[in-house]
Amino acid sequence: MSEIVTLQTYLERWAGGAPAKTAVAEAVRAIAAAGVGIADLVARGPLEESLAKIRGAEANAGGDTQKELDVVAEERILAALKPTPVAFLASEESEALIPVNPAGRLVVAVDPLDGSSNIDTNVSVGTIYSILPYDAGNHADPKDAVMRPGRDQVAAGFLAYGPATVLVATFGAGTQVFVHDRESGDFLLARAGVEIPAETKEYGVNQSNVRHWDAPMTRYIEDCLAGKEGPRGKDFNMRWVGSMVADAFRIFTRGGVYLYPGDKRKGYESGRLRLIYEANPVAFLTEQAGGGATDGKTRILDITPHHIHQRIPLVFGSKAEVETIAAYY
Ligand code: AFP
Repeated sequence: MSEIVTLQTYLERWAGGAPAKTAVAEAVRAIAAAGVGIADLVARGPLEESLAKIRGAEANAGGDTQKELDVVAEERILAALKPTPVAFLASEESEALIPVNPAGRLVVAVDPLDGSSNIDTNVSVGTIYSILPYDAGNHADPKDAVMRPGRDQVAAGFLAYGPATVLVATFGAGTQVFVHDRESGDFLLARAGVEIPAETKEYGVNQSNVRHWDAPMTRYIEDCLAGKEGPRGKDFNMRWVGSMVADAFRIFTRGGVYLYPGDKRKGYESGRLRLIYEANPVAFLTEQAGGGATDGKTRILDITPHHIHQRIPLVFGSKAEVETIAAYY
């Protein structure tokens, strides 16, 4: 029986007492703790039917409809971060950066609840976070601390509230999977070094948008659909949950690719996913697990944001397949 490692132990060993790492460890522990509370709310399903309700006519910063649980999740995360050395929180649910601690040395960018459209259908949803260093001296405008390429992240992860509550995390040395153990209340290390298979026969895309896609994406999917007799010489399977955290966890478990290309619909020219608090964290996790993440052709982690809530086309997963897709572009 291998040693049971809790998230707490893992973080202590990783930080080794170094102040900068200890700050990151405190932020991640806080987000994980908030995630357990959010998972409990999600697990009540229709008993908390108000949480699935759309908040009035309100939309979030990026114009998406806002569910009650989106806001509750942000409140929980903000409250959990208050005692930690985080200076600001950038959230999908708030237009501007939210001040947390004046003496903070980190900024956290978060999608408090990814998959909101699935809340009332008992499908996995989750929380996605990205952590970047913050130095008041270097960032006259705190926004500068988040408006930087994702390769500057010091940590990233997502929680998925599904049959299991899992935390997929990276601190820049591989990607780890922790599972929340309801008996002990701890997150326990389940996979110390995720390795996404380079090849795959499985893709995830919302195929109902095919008439809106650009030619390269359409050609790629057509070639997959042509199967063994087609140019790919193999049959493909398709999976699309509607919650990126669920699709991502499947990809981290058995490989595959996730595709949300830009398309011709108004507001979807750059796809649906947000660069700073969705694409960047998932790209960091993916690359740390040996996979690839692009906007179809350019590495996600090299893209400099021009707006906090900027959308970006997103392709991530099995490295060889991501490279194949880039060749179509
Ligand atoms: P919501 O949080 O608004 O439900 O969006 C979820 C998401 O950003 C991502 O998690 C899904 O993969 C994707 O949107 C689903 O988009 P479609 O509903 O257009 O398929």
